[in-house]
Amino acid sequence: MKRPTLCSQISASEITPPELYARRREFLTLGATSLIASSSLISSWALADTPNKLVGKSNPQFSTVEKLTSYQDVTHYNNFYEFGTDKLDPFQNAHTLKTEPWAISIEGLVKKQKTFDIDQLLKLAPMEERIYRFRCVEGWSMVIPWIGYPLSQLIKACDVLSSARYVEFISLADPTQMPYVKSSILKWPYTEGLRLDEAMNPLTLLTFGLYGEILPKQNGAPIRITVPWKYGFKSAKSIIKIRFTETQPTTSWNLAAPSEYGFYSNVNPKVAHPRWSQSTERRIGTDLFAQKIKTLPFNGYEQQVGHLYAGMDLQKYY
Ligand SMILES: Nc1nc2c(c(=O)[nH]1)N[C@H]1C(S)=C(S)[C@@H](COP(=O)(O)O)O[C@H]1N2
Ligand SMILES: [Mo]
Repeated sequence: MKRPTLCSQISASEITPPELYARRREFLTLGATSLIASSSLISSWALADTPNKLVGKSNPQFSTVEKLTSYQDVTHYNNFYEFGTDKLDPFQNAHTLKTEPWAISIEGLVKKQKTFDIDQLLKLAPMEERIYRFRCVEGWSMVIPWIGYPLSQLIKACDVLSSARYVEFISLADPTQMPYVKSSILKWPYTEGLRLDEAMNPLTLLTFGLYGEILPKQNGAPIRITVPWKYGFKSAKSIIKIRFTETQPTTSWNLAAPSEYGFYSNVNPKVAHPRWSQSTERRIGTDLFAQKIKTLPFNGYEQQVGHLYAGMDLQKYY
């Protein structure tokens, strides 16, 4: 598949590979109206005939030049346990997720509790395209062109109190839309967290889209977090709440298996998962016999984030 070029000057037909056009309708989530409403403010937004188009200005400083994982794999090989545990389940089941209306409520240690609806969030800062490596704790990885802006932009708009040290992300957990929320595979709602300085790091992306379009539902529509130096499960999908806390929040995976999934979960080839090594990874899209690639400390983002963990024993704080 030809990679869509994310450039606002060229026409939509050039941006979108033809085979994507047919699929657009399937992935239609945010209504055309909300996107068009934003387009007067952000010139690069949404054409009427391609309502799920989302453009971000390419940010080479924060992008890898590695070969992209195909759109097909990015959208058909997912972990989103609210919709099932097989890799194809989110693609098959997430159509029942209702992404409009949507809002994120800001709670905990803030001057005043408030809510940002999706239109306010879309307009809060300029959209960027960032090509990140993405490493799942299961031992596979992808290279994904995300669209969003630094989470720090939202945090700055939250009037966070000085006592706050952590941020908690809470996903939607509605059994009428998410069939597996009735099961006990995880404690719902899916909850994740970061230390405040990790959340403020410019790499942490509040994510609205990928591959030139709004997030497909199976990828966490309409809004998710992307933390590229940590294992994929830290990147919570379909979030509805952000809470600032003084103490380290509990997280769904840490509750499910504390010895396997720590709070930090920085990608670390030297710290094995209790049941498998983390020193190599399989890049999705290469065949099963292809040579595995070496996993890099902090997933290759050590220069940008290593300082956050100076002096910490990363065997202990896995
Ligand atoms: N709400 C929620 N967020 C989630 C998950 C989940 O099951 N539920 N799975 C996590 C895991 S394990 C991974 S690897 C990534 C997968 O993101 P992707 O499907 O967009 O590649 O989402 C993370 N965020
Ligand atoms: Mo994962």
